[in-house]
Amino acid sequence: MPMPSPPASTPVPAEPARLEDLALLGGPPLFDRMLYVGRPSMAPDAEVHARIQSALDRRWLTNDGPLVQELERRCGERLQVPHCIAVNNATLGLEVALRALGVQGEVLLPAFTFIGTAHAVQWLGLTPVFGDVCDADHGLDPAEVERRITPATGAILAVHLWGRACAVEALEAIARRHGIPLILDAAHAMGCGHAGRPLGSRGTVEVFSLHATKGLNALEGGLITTGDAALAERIRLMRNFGIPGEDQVRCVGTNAKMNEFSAAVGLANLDHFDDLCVHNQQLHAAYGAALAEAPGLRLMQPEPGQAFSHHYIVLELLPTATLHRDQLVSLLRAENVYARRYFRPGCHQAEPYRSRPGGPPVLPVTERLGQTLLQLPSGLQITPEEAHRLGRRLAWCLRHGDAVATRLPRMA
Ligand code: T4K
Repeated sequence: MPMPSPPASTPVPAEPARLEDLALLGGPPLFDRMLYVGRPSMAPDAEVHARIQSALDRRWLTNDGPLVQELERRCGERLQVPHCIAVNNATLGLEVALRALGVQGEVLLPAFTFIGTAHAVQWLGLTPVFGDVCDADHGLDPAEVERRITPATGAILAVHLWGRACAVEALEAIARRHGIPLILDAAHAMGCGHAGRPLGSRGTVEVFSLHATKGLNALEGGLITTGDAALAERIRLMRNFGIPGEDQVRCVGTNAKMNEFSAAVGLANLDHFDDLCVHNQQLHAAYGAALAEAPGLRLMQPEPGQAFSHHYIVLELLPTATLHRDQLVSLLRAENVYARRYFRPGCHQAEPYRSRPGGPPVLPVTERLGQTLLQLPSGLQITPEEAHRLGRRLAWCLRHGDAVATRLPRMA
């Protein structure tokens, strides 16, 4: 006789019957496993293994190997840019790009970004000068650039935060007028477009991250893209100690090479990247449907009509919200949802920048976003149905925020 199958466990209802059903107040968590922001989405193991095995078979493991070259070719085609150079991470990618451009003095950049953007500048002995960001796209505000630019400014370094294009046309115009390069930190921007084209060919040079937490991941990795052939040549040299070939050294360089295992993972994931973007779009739609009526909350939207990876699901708590962002994060962590608070503090408030003479500048948008944004899980770890349940629970918490807040520690 066949064994009776065990009863399927009933999922915890998205909308609690009473406050005590919230996991933070003693109820069962909404999910039986932890969901993360930045959980890697991977191609099937067999496909990853096969690519890695091919590198092992060749015994060609790094130094511009065939898998790195294939990744550069395929990503270059995808990004519609003539030169695409793989590096071992985006932070070194930014450093190599700044160095290959011969940037000196000050670099104007947004304070609202990952600290790695600022540290890349500082690491080279350049001076980061922080500006505020735009409310609409969270990218560097061109008006701030106009305000802070001086003869000492050697470059503008803007960020396509969450994959949404920053104000590229305005920033390109300012950079052109001042005769300085525009470097675009496109760490989040794989799969995202602007003005009908993929990001990757704007400004003087763009730098993507292929870190494990990114939409397209190569464990650790990055891509530098440019239309400038001479610059691409210098970047390739600097990526490899300034060595153009055997027994030659042409300039100072570093070791920013991507290895073959990273390229193997990147290529395997690239085969599935478009499907992943569709999945993330479905997650975004499911979150959006569940949160449509949530009071005091805005779900960040892509630029209308442009390609978007939906890798980052970004929520903004509005002044009318009944709960503080950090209260929501605590509630979610109890439900096994590891929501994140990227990026707090703003770079200007982090060391060593906050302790510079004169103190940090006042940057109201950066400071507000650092207090009000949170990011939710995306990728293959979560289904659209689960995203919808999570959105409904969040919406419920906000609808009952006054009552929930009385049971939580006070927030500033
Ligand atoms: N510019 C911008 C705008 C950036 O956002 C970044 C990187 C860069 C430049 C520099 O790019 P890279 O040099 O890294 O290529 C993470 C990433 O480490 C960092 O790459 C990323 N931005 C930043 C936004 O997020 P953390 O400190 O939040 O990482 P961590 O270790 O807390 O991981 C995040 C979550 O991901 C964890 O809660 C769990 C999950 N996770 C992570 C890893 C590494 C996994 O499930 N598995 C994993 O293997 O910085």
